[in-house]
Amino acid sequence: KSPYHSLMPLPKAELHLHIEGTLEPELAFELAARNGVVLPHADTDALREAYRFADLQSFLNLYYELMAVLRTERDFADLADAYLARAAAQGVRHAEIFFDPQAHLARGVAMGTVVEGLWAALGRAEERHGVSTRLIMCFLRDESAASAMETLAAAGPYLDRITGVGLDSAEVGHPPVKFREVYEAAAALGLRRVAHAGEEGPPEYITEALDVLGVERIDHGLRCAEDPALVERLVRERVPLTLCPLSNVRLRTVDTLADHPLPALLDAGLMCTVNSDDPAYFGGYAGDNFDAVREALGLDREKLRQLARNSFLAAFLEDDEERRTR
Ligand code: ES4
Ligand code: ZN
Repeated sequence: KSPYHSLMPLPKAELHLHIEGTLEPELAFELAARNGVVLPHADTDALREAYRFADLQSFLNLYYELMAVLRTERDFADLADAYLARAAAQGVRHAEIFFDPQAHLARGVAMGTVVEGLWAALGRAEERHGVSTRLIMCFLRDESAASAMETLAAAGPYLDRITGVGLDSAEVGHPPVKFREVYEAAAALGLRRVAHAGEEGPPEYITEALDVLGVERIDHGLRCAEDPALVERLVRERVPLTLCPLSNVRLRTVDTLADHPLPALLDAGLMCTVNSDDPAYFGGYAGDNFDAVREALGLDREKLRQLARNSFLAAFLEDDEERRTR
């Protein structure tokens, strides 16, 4: 764990990050007090005790519960600003940030509150933290396609601030095809498309996300390793995977970090990236994930540099830059 080899200073882009998953226990209690929300946890230590997850669903239950403290524009701005400060300190120079509007709309928090609040922080991230940013609006796949379509409509007034759409939450039983029409509508609006696939769900969901939803990146994509023909296709088409190693360990998708398929996926020629997913819950931000895979998987300097390079190659940078400056 020599500090001389830490990858914190290595410039990197973060492409798989749920802003609601950056809510640290201290900020959760601060916002709870500010908003008069009572959390069913005694204090920050008790809350941290609850961060032992059996699977994706057990994590999602706590993730949605804690969102109760996010009520105002200022809350969302404070949340994003705290993330950006931590990310910058870990070498993140560009962040593509997921948010889950349906989880807020369901609690009576308006789309405008969420987007304006996040934007207040993102708008000053470049000068304050040296981080460029994008926003990606995710649909909850365990909600209906009609709800996703309504959410896309509700985002209409804010589309100049939203780069793309994603698909997250409980994967198994909610295949990508469920959201065909929503993604067609998003594409028609000029939005970039990504989707979580192959985290807990089967490799077929990865194929479906590519063929039916037209996604440009796969979030997680871990289970592609089970299908050699799919790996071959992903290599041939240079489809980026936004892997999240510490998330996979905490959600027990892999047994230990040493068992993570990242080295095999890199050796197969896949465009892999390393990301933090929900860093407040999974024990580390982007730099921590880089250091952890270096430590546990013994990736050499060249492979680690490749991962950082991939993160910028897979980012939604150039055409958005053009769109914004027009
Ligand atoms: C998530 Cl790790 C993960 N998987 C699916 N959906 C999510 N939302 C927040 N974190
Ligand atoms: Zn995720």
